[in-house]
Amino acid sequence: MTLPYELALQAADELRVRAGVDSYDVAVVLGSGWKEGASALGEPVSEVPSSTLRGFVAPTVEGHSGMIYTVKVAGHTVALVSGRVHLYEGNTAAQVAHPVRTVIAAGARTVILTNAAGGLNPSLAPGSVVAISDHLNLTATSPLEGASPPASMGSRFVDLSDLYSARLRALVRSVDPRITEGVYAGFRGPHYETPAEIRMVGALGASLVGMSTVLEAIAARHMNAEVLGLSLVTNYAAGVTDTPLNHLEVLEAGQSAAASLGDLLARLVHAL
Ligand code: 8IG
Repeated sequence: MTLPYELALQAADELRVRAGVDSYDVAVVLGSGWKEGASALGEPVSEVPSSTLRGFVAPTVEGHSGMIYTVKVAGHTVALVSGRVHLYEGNTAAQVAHPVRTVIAAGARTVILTNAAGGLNPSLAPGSVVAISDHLNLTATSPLEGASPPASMGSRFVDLSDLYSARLRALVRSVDPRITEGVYAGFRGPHYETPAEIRMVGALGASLVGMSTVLEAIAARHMNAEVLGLSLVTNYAAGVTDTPLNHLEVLEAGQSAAASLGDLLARLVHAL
């Protein structure tokens, strides 16, 4: 069996050829709600279906199509990864991390991970964007489990004390001072939490909950990329209000925020 690291190096070579670029500088993983606005980054110079690249598994979530768009923004070559895959679709941690590993192996040193998340803070209205300051990985797995990474990559015992780049978070504040920061608790899902689980992670310091991002962030940091995480709060977490959670409100919040999210991404990439 091919090691996940080798697989990413091979997929990166395939991606560069298919996309017609020598290397990337920046990668943006587009989570729920973020894809619609991404056209603000400009017209893609190429589109590569991820199904044509080694090791990529097809997304099963509606609104996620597996595609890597290449856009040129302010002198940066940017890979827009659409169609994230999750543990709850039955994927392994390595499969979840593969797209991020691939774009980093193709050169991206800056990785922006976007997602939709539930918010624990009642004063944080749906539609708000929060920069992830740190995370609680509650998935009970790691993309670094298994065979040791090759010598060309870092040790699997990677330090995560600076996982979400302070420099990039400062850049977010300079682009939009209204954006606050919070700790993201990453669950496996796909069920939403119970109110007791939300009280638990709240007591542990979380202000965001979701089902993605944490494994990608770990894999990216392991490959020495600079990581930024951005959450679009689309719902109050369970028990925060009386309203039950539903997937539709998540999609609607994304649609109504699309233009401002695209604008934020464009301003950020310009500022890099
Ligand atoms: I959007 O409330 C979105 N994703 N785990 N909990 C979890 N994931 C989410 C939630 C939420 N909202």
